Amino acid sequence: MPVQLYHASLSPPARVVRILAKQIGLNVEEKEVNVMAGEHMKPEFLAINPFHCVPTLVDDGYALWESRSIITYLVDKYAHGHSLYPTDLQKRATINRWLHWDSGTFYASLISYFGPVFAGKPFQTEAGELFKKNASALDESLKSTKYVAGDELSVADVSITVTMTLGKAIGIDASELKNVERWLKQVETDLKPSTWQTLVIDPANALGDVLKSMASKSS
Ligand SMILES: N[C@@H](CCC(=O)N[C@@H](CS)C(=O)NCC(=O)O)C(=O)O
Repeated sequence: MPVQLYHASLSPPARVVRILAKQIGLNVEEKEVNVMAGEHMKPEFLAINPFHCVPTLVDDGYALWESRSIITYLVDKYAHGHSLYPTDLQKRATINRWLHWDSGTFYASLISYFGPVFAGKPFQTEAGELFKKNASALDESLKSTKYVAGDELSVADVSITVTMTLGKAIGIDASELKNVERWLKQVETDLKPSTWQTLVIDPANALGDVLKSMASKSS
C-alpha cells in the first residue's frame, strides 16, 4: 500500500511534505482534509491523529504528524543517505538546527503575523517586523553558504523556502535581502520540474489572497 498523506492544498506545512516527497520520487496517496469545513475534527481523522492537524502521514499503519518530523522520516526510510538529509552526524545536526529554527522561530513569527486574521483580526504588524528580522538573519547566514545548511540542498531548504515565499506572498517586502533572493532562485532551479509553480508559488499566493481578503474585511 502506498504511503498516505492527509493534507490541505493551502497548508504550508503540508506543502513542505509534498515537495519533499516529489523531490525523492516517492509515490504518495494524497488525501485532502478540508480544515476550513472542520473535517480534521471528525472521529475518523481523530482516530488517526488525536492532535487533528495536517500534514499527517500514514505509512503501513504507522501515523506521524509534524511536517519536519515527516520529511526526515521519509528521507531516512525511502531515500536513505540522500544529500537532502545526510547520515553524517554534524551535517544532520546542522540541518536539524535549521528545521527547529524554522519551526520555533521563523515560521512561528509568520504565524503570529497572519494567524489572527483567521479570527477576524488584522495582520499583526509587530510580528511582521519580527519575521523580517528573522529573514534578515537568514540573509546574513546565506552570505557564506549556498544553501541554508551548507553546500547542498537539504530538507531545511524545503521547509524554509515554504516559510519565506509565504511571507513574501502575504505582502512582507524582502526584496532587499539579496542573498535570500539568490538562494530562492537556486532552490527553484533544484526542485523537480513544475514543483516551484504548483507547490510553492501558486498555493502561497492563493493563501495570501484569502488572508488579504479576510484582513480587508476586519478593518
Ligand atoms: N507544526 C505543525 C503545524 C500543523 C498545522 O498547524 N496545520 C494546520 C493547517 S496549516 C492544521 O491542521 N490546523 C488544524 C488544527 O491544528 O486543528 C506542522 O509543521 O506540521
